Amino acid sequence: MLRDVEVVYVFAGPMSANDGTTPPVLFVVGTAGAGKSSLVTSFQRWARFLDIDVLAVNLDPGAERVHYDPEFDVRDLISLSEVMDEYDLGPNGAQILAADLVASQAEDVFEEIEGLAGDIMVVDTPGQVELFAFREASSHLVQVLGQGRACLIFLFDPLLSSTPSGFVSQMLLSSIVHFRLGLPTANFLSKSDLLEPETLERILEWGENLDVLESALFEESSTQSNYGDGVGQRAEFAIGQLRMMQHAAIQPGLVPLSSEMEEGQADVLSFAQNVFGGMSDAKDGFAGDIEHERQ
Ligand SMILES: Nc1nc2c(ncn2[C@@H]2O[C@H](COP(=O)(O)OP(=O)(O)OP(=O)(O)O)[C@@H](O)[C@H]2O)c(=O)[nH]1
Ligand SMILES: [Mg+2]
Repeated sequence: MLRDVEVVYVFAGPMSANDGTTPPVLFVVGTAGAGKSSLVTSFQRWARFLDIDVLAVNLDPGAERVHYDPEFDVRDLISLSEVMDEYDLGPNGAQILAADLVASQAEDVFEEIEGLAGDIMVVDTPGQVELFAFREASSHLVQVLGQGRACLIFLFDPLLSSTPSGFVSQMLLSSIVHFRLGLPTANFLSKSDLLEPETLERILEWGENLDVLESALFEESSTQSNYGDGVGQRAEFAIGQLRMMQHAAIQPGLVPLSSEMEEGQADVLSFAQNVFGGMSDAKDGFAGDIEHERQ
C-alpha cells in the first residue's frame, strides 16, 4: 500500500555525479532488526529495473552477510572478530569500538567511494542505531561521506510502532537522530506487510494527526498502572514533545515501506529527489514507471 507523499517528478538536473563528485548519499538508520539491510537490497533491486544506478555501501562491521552488491564494504577494513580478539572485548564492546574505528577512518572510506559514478548512494548502517547516531565520531563520518549532499531514512519497527507509546518512542528517537546528525530525515514504517490493514491505518493516522495520537495515548495510559503518577502525565509529556517537533517544522509523517513486497521504494527515491532535485536526463522515462507502481 502506498501513501501519497509530496513527490516532485522534476528531472531538472543531474542527481548523479557526472562532474566527478560523489552522488547524493542516503543513510538508512533504525533500531536493530528494523530492516535496514533489506531496504538497501530491495531498493537496489527495484532501482535496477528503472535503470537507476544505486551504489550500496555497507558501514556495519557486524553484518553477518549482505544481499546487495556493495561498492564498499566496511568489513574489508575492519573485522568484528579481529577487534574482539585484539582488544579482548565481547561482542557489544567490539561493536562500539569498531564503530569508532570505522569513523576514525572516514577519510579512507571516502577515498574508496570518491568519484564512483552512480545516481544515488545508499548506506547501510550498524545494527544498533545508537552506535551510528550517538557516537561523536559518527557525525564526522556522516559529514565526510555525505559531503553536504546527504539525507536520512529512519525506519520504524512495525511491532514497536503498534502501541501509542511505542510509536511515540520511535518518533522521539527519529527526532533525536535527526537532531544529532542534522540531515533531512524521512520516517518510514518498515515491514508494513507484517501489519494487519487496520493496524497499519491506525499507525499512519498517528503519524498524520497529533490529536488522534493524543487520544490513543490517553486511552493507553488510563489502562496502565501509573505508580501514583496522574493518569495521562506520560501522555502529556509525549504530546508536548511532539508539538514542539511540529513547531520546529520536523515533520512527523510516516510512509509505509515493505522490502518484502517491494512497496515504498518509489517514496524513498522521491524523498531523495525532493531534497536533491531531479535525476539525470537519461532517467526521464521512469517517472511513469513510478507512477505505475504507486497505483
Ligand atoms: N516481512 C518482512 N520482513 C522483513 C522486511 N524487511 C526485513 N525483514 C526481515 O526482518 C529481519 C531483519 O531485517 P534486516 O534487513 O537484517 O534488518 P537490519 O535493520 O539490517 O538488522 P540489523 O543490521 O541486524 O540491525 C530479517 O529477517 C528480514 O528478512 C519486510 O519488508 N517484510
Ligand atoms: Mg543490517
